[in-house]
Amino acid sequence: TQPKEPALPLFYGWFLLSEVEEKIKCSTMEFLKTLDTLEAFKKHANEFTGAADKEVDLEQYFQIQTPLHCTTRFCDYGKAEGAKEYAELQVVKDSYDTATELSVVGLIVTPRTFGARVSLTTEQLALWPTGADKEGIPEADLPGVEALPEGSRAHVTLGCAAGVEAVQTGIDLLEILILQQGEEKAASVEELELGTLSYLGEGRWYLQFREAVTCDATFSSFSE
Ligand code: 2AM
Repeated sequence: TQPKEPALPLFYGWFLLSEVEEKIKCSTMEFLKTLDTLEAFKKHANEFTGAADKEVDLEQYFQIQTPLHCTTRFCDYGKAEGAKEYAELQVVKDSYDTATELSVVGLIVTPRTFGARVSLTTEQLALWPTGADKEGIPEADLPGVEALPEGSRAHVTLGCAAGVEAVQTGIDLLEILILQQGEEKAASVEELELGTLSYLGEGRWYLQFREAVTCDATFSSFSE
């Protein structure tokens, strides 16, 4: 029999070290608790519950997704287009199992997802596939996505609402970034200890950290 080709993973990405993962889980849960108690948030809680005057417990609302990571390339075990080409890139091979530092610059919360926005370095962008920002998104669904800088979709999914797939986090992030750049300014802005909180309508919240949070991570792959 022919030797089998090595199987491709479900996805490649940067994985937070386990001690970092614990820290991030705790601090981001703290943020959800804070957000939950803000009057500005309570006013829009119906965008999460679908019912007026119903409170939402954000800590229960999102199911945590582990291992915490920033996906670079979704391969679907080779079924995703371009997966093999990505796996064969020299930079992917050379970077495999190496350490890096992810810079987390903000958090997003929407009725669908909870995520951390990652700002990529030039070196990290070499592992970010060309066109990955808008992959799987019809242009008509996100007008303005072309104008965002490469790597804008980079994020760590922290949690998803029941029945929502993790892939949604990147789409929600892009939508928020487009809204932020647009003419429509954020409806409400609040200064928190962590940074500036903006409301962008339809249950979309963005917290821009005062200072980026650096997270130790390893470039690797994941298969179930
Ligand atoms: P995420 O990167 O937003 O968290 C396994 O499903 C992982 O691959 C998740 O981390 C998920 O989303 C990511 N993923 C799933 N489908 C994807 C797609 N079509 N494009 C990019 N990333 C995807």
